Amino acid sequence: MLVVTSDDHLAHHALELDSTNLIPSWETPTRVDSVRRAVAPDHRFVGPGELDVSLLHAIHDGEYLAFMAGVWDRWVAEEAGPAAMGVAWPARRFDQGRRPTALRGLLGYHGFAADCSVVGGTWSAALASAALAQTAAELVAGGERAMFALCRPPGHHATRDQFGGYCYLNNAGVAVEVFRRSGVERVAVLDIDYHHGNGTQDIFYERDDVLVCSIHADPAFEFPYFCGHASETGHGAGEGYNRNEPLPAGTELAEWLTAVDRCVDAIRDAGCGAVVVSTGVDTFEADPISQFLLRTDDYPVVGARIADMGLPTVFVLEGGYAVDALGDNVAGVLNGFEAASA
Ligand code: OKP
Ligand code: ZN
Repeated sequence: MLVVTSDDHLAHHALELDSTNLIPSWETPTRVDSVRRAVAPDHRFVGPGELDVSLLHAIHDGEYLAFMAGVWDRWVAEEAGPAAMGVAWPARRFDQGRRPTALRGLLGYHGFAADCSVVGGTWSAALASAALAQTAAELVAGGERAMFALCRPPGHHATRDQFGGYCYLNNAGVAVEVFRRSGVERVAVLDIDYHHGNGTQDIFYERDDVLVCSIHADPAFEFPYFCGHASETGHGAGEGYNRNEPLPAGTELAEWLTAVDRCVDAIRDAGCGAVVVSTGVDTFEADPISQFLLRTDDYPVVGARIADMGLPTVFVLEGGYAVDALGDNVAGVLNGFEAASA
């Protein structure tokens, strides 16, 4: 399959708050090298087209986009620390609606987690990552059976107006919008990353033209902690078009696949005409920040399950932090998909 990739992510190397220190983010530039190396033998690389900014405005808030475009320059002018992030967030009983004016206040308003910061290369990398997802979806809408967007930074935690969880722009959401504009009446998102895709859920929560399904670590014990419960099923017109499958620590392939199969059935029942797969492989047993137990040999199995849906498919990279194995695990999904499609 065609793999959309570029080097425009390289200047993005954020910091995150560990228990005591700001450390280099687990979400590193080397992740892209690992994936390229592993998929190179069986797949072909293509570059992105030009980003259509109207796609970003379809899924993100205009004030958020404007703030993020200028936040680093403002940070350098006012604070000049190594990475821009919030220190306070609008928690329970705080005013959710009013936007502060101070830079630190805005970083809290437009962010939700201290695992995620903005550095000099962040915004250009986020824009470039979104362009990869856009290009992949355009080519699939144009007739390719499937494409893989090698997105970095990832996107599924980015809400309509907040960054967090290493994510700034919702790449899967961009691919969804491309499909919708191409005439697909209902699009599915299948999020197989270890973490709940709270951003994708947020963006499409009140819509019935996008079915969002996420299989992930139970938020009772895992990031993002406050979102991702099975009881979150959509709102208004979107009621019934959001599905969460929270699973316990120590989950292995067999139990994980039963959750995937429930999502696949839901996607079939909803009559979706295309699927965007938020492809995180941080479900891997040796992932340094995760607690599921999938093995490298398991990933082709899920690729085959996805292929069996028979839908035009865009894979976008999300997480996966065991960098040495990341590429093999992603290649497993893609190769399992292709073997089952042939
Ligand atoms: C992004 B994606 C570990 C902090 C973890 C949250 C992880 C965000 C994952 N010390 N911070 O879903 O893979
Ligand atoms: Zn993840």
